[in-house]
Amino acid sequence: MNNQVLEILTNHSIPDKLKIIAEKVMDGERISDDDALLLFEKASLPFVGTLANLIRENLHGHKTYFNRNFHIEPTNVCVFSCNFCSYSRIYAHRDEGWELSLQQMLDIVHNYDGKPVTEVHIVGGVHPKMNLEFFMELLRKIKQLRPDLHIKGFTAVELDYMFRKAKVSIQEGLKMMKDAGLDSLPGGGAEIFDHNIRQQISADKVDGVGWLAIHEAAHNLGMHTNATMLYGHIENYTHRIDHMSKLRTLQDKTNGFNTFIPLKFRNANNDMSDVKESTLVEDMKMYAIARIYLDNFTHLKAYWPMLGRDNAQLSLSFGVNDIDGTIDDTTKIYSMAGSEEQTPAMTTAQLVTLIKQARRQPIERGTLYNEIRDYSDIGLEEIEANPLLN
Ligand code: V47
Ligand code: SF4
Repeated sequence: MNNQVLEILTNHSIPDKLKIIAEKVMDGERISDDDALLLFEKASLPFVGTLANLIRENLHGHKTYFNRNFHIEPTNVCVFSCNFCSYSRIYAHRDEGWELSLQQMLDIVHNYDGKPVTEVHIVGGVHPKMNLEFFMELLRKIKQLRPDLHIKGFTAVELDYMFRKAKVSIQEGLKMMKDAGLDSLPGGGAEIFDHNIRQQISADKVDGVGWLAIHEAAHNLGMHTNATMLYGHIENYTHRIDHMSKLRTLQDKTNGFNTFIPLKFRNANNDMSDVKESTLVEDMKMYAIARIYLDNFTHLKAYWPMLGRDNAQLSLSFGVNDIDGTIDDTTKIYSMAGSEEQTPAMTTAQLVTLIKQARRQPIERGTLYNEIRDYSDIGLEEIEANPLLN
């Protein structure tokens, strides 16, 4: 038995109820919603951290994944007005925002000609004039330019709006997007599924049931998707557990989720600026409990532009085994919400260093977690000198 876990089980100051949860985790048993609530309310950070790390190392050893990707944000004009969003502009104020043309987006793709990126992540506001046809054309054109590039794009919120406007069913719409070149869906738009809380923070967009239905339909078409949860605002622990429970249930059914990404609420420049941000201890507990609770999710991702580089590095000791990618974002989705990252981009050398400093093993992955390269024994000078590596 792992020494740290043995210490937990023999430590007299730890309540028996928590020790029973630790035993479940060690036996590979699923924890209940009540167990998760007890962890949130009563367990210390070292307690949940030890269990999460045990699970993480059983699943992945020291392997820590990143990918080489870039983002396209077609627009920040949005028909919705989520209270936590610092990024969007309503259509009437579109002169304050941006609306990229097809050609401008293809130019972004062209910037990566000859560069070994493996993924483009497309995400943006819900623009009333950018419709299904427009985005299918974009997908087809990107695939013509870079057939090797995995296109992970469009949240369930964007898709729901597009499909309703085009009067196609979820299944038809997804099939059309897939045929045009869409490979997988990112996890955005999930926010928090609880109806009452969702009504207070993002009342007018697709609800939790609709979000889950789109992801289930994508899984049934053989597409993988991610799942996020926006935490640390007006929700409580029960709402977080309810959210993760719905994801765990769908994952049991389809096994289509790649990774879970808790997103820390940032409070700058939005209508929820009076809500305090969660503390670092809360953030690390969130990752650890997600790792313990979501036993059917293989991967847990810390999204470094939102969390910050140092904290993303720390999360690698609290269950996280993936820190997203190079990103290379030229727009302002994260800095506008208060992230320290103004134009988030990390080179491969920086990502590898960050992972090695945490005494973990850096592995470049494709979107679907196929391993591309192990950087354990590749020196920084070699990475920096080789354009194929950096
Ligand atoms: O759904 C918006 C979040 C999400 C704020 O799947 C905010 O690999 C914190 O989902 N504070 C979009 N978060 C981004 C997203 C994502 C990002 C990276 C990787 C993947 C993936 C998905 O951003 C939104 C919302 O939950 N968000 N405003 C804010 N103030
Ligand atoms: Fe629009 Fe997304 Fe911002 Fe909500 S979070 S207002 S859907 S861009």
